[in-house]
Amino acid sequence: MEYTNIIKRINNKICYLTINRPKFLNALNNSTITELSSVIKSINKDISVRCVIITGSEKKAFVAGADIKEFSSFNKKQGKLLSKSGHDNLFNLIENLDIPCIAAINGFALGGGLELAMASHIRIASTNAKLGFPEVTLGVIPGYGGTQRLPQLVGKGIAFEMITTGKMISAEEALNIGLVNKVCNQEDLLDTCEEIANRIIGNSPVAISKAIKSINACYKSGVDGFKTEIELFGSCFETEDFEEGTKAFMEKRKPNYN
Ligand code: DAK
Repeated sequence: MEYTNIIKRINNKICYLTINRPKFLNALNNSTITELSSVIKSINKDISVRCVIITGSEKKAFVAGADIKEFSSFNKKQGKLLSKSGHDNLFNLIENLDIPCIAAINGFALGGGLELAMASHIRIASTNAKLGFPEVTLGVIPGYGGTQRLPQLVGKGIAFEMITTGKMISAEEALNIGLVNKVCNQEDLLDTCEEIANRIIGNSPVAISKAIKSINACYKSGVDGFKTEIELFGSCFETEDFEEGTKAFMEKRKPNYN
């Protein structure tokens, strides 16, 4: 697939995805969502990629939300259908990737943009970032998982406040409430994400994929996360990665997970 609204680059086992609609502060229109879905599906099959970093092309924006001009004409049926399709084909897809996804929040992360960051496993923000859910100012509610993932990350009370006021918060405030993992200067943002990515890359990809599944099980209704952990833990044994990891420890060397 040809990508018009995203730039994909792979270097040292890290796939960098840059959302590139600078004229619209990288607002997510349908074609960008389709492109992201396609690229994420292909990355999950690419064994040479061990971590994804998603960022925005504009200095001032990660993603300033869903494309308001586009969704302003949707009817009830389209709204529901597109919400379901966005959940299935992009936001849940990222959350359930076999490899970790880091959101490098380089500016505005609003509405659908913040939902994209929240579907990622790790969030790093630059000091200029502004985060929020302005949906209710437009007469809608978050439709790509925001009402579910925000309380999981920051608790119910703060989620109610953020979603009902629609106000933006600073990177520092986002750090204080646990919405982002770390804050750094904009010029250090990719280096900070790469530092985390490189630590991840040194570890067992098999174990990482199982850890992602097990952590996600904690938030799935009708799923016993402890049971999931027991199953996945057991399945780590007899894998090549387990053999290599334990052997490397005994041989006093770093494991080599290719
Ligand atoms: N959509 C479309 N265009 C946008 C945009 C957006 N979300 N955000 C910015 N732009 C465009 C602006 O219209 C402007 O274009 P021109 O007027 O120059 O043609 C250009 O980007 C530059 O923006 P500004 O001139 O406004 O830049 P400022 O620095 O003055 O302000 C700002 C930056 C981020 C504060 C402001 O642009 C702003 O308030 N933007 C809108 C933020 C927002 O409300 N985002 C939407 C949140 S609601 C759905 C599922 C989910 C959703 C919707 C539907 N379905 C399944 C159907 C989710 C909804 C949301 O995300």
